[in-house]
Amino acid sequence: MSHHDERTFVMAKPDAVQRGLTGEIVSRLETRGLKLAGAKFMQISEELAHEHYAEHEDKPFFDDLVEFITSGPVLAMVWEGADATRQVRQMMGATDPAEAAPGTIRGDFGLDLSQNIIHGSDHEDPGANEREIDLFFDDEELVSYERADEPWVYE
Ligand code: RTP
Ligand code: MG
Repeated sequence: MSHHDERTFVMAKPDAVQRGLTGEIVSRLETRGLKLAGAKFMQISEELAHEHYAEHEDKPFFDDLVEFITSGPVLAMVWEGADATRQVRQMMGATDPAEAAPGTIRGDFGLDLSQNIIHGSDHEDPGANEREIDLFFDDEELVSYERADEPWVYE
């Protein structure tokens, strides 16, 4: 990991798994030049859902959010790269797919505010990426390696 690289937490939500879009999501991030550092196909428990979305505990949509995110398996991932958290958020697009630009993951595949395909750590919430990575992954589940195309073209 070079000095300006960071890791961020990303998740293909249950709707992405159900609709066969996990490969598409991995492919987009990989092709963009981000590097996969960890991945886990898993079912989120109610307890983990509450911890992960704790910031939304008091919101009216919280119960629906927990129900949706625990409704089926997800692909939890850690991606690494320069400014990775912000890069992923840009590739995701706006929270509401109706507002998300074409070419973004939510803009191309999202159905509605709940079934919006992908989660990425909030780049405006300092430390959110590391907090979420720690919540979902043990240190030994994350790996460091060089891709054949490093150093990146944009460096
Ligand atoms: P996420 O955390 O899932 O990556 O989404 P986000 O940062 O773009 O949006 P956030 O504000 O963190 O909201 C988390 C999820 O809650 C649902 N939501 N529903 N009914 C509503 O007004 C509402 N607002 C948010 C969305 O599914 C959003 O992804
Ligand atoms: Mg969020």
